[in-house]
Amino acid sequence: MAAGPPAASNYDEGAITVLEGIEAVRKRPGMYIGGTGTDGLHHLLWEIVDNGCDEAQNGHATTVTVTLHADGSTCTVDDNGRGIPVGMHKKGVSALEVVFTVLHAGGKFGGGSYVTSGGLHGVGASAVNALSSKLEVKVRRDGQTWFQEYRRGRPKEPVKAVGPARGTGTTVTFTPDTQIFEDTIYDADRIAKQLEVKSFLHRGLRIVFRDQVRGQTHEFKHDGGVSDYLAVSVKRAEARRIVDATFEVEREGEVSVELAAGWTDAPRERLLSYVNGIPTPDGGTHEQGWRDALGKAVRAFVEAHQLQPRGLTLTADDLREGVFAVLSVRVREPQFQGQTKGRLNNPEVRGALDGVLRPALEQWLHDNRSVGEAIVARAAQAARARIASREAEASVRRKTATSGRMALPGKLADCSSSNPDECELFLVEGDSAGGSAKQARDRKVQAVLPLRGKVLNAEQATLKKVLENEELNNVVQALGCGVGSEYRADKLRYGRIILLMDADSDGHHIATLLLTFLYRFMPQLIQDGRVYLALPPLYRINVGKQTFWALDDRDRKRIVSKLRTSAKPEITRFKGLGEMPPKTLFETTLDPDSRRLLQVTLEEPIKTNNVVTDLMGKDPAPRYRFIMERSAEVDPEELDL
Ligand code: TSJ
Repeated sequence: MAAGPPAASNYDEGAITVLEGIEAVRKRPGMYIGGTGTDGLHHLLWEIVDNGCDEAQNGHATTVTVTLHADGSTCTVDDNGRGIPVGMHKKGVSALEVVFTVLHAGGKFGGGSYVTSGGLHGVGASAVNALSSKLEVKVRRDGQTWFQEYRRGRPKEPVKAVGPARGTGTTVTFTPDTQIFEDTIYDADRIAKQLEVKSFLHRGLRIVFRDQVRGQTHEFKHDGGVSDYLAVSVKRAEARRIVDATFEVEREGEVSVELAAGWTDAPRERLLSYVNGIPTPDGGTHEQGWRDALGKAVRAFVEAHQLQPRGLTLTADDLREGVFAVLSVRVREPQFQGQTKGRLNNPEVRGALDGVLRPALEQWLHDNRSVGEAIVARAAQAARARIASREAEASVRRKTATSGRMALPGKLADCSSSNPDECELFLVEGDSAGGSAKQARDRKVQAVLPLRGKVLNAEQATLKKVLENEELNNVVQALGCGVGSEYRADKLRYGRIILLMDADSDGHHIATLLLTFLYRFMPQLIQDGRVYLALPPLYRINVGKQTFWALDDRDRKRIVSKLRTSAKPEITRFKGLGEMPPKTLFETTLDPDSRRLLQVTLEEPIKTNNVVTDLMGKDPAPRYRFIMERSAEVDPEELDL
């Protein structure tokens, strides 16, 4: 009889499984947390936070506290729940240790079931542990404080009691591993934003964020849950409600549903959807279920009360226009789909939601008849706007197609070439900068269109209104490619559209308004990578015979600190593009050989839909950030065109 390898003991088997698990996670972090960039880094935190929120969702915790430590990297998450069970699981290992060391420790133990959130989350605390250079957990239970710490996923010693405890709860502190992540510094604004969303989705849960980097504490608590979220999102989008009433549903079941919907004058639909507290920006079966319900319930109301508008057919889109809704569902085994796992794919959810939401909405409309009538009138208005848009699109096409150059705006300084592949259109803020650009440009291939008047916020406007705005109408005429469904890429007169604005908040504002317009009415232009932001310098730095250009204060400091000379640099700050001599403007901003451009890109059209709606609110600060973030996505080195 041949001798086999010696049989491993049960204990060794467990230890080997753990080490293999840690290795698997560290080798392919992307499989568990989506990547090792900043998204993956933040996933670590959400994984832990969601476990605390789940304990609250199940009715056992009232407060979750998140602390970002002063190093900007270490996080502590604490809840006042029951405390993770610490009893012996099997093979002499504590249940607590299993949670933090065994991959997908999602099974049942200790009588209760350990349910995590699913999706990219729900990979378990063990994956977070494996990707942290250090992690510590403290559990308060049965009057004791239990403790264990780990290095890169491996326990230093068994779970031990370290002292008495008042109350119960779980506290986890982890430091993301610099060996794994490109950058281990957290974005406190991003954390605060996401925690706010979580506080809406967990009605009544108190979430405290202690940002020790900036020394600030934020507290989020919303007893109104998704209805509060709806109110905030309507307000932030600066939409006006056409009826005060909010349609609300809360239902427990195989598929649990919370929904709040309101009707506004905004010329589009806005749906914020979540599954088990995780955003689903790409929609899915739950969104379909809500849309089915909305369409059928309103149509049934129209039928029942003979409210069909004369001469108009209401489409499904008409019925949804202006509807803001927050939809939060809880599903036992969610299946997420798509590259970023942003879409729910469980087929049963569609029917389940329609089944819950449609009768509820029908009843609500029936009980609030005047509200229902206003909603139908809103849909009729959407239908009329849709028809007007088609006519406006057709009229733009007729103007640009038949009259050719004659239809070009008077303010446009066109280029002489008519080959779009080599032509560029600069959209320039202000007449004086426009004048400099006209003088400085290469007349053969560079056209300049100065924008002086007010650019309309296209987020809140129909196409008809947009075309009544002189500045935007000029842009449409100059581009020649039509708008909306009449967009024709082959009619585009310029291969590149370059936004040239001052590097101040007004400039950022105008750039954002233009991007919003292009995104809404010519999205293909952006999708095709034809839209760019020019980066005019803010400073000129002269040292001896050398000249440097700095984009901003940081750039200026960087350049000055690198100068290897004792001579004092002579620094000029440009107050605006209009002040820059044409020759300087050409060299720094127009000349393809020396300028810097940023390409505007769309990663996820659907996500961006929401981003634009969010950022077109009153507060200029987020707008500024929108542009800076978009810009930062492109490495200037790659874009030297
Ligand atoms: F992710 C994690 F494991 F690191 C983590 C878990 C992090 C944080 C901040 C909290 C938690 C967590 C887990 N808080 N509360 C719990 N609860 C349980 O694990 C628990 C407690 C009691 C029972 C029971 O049946 O008695 C069952 C469970 C699953």
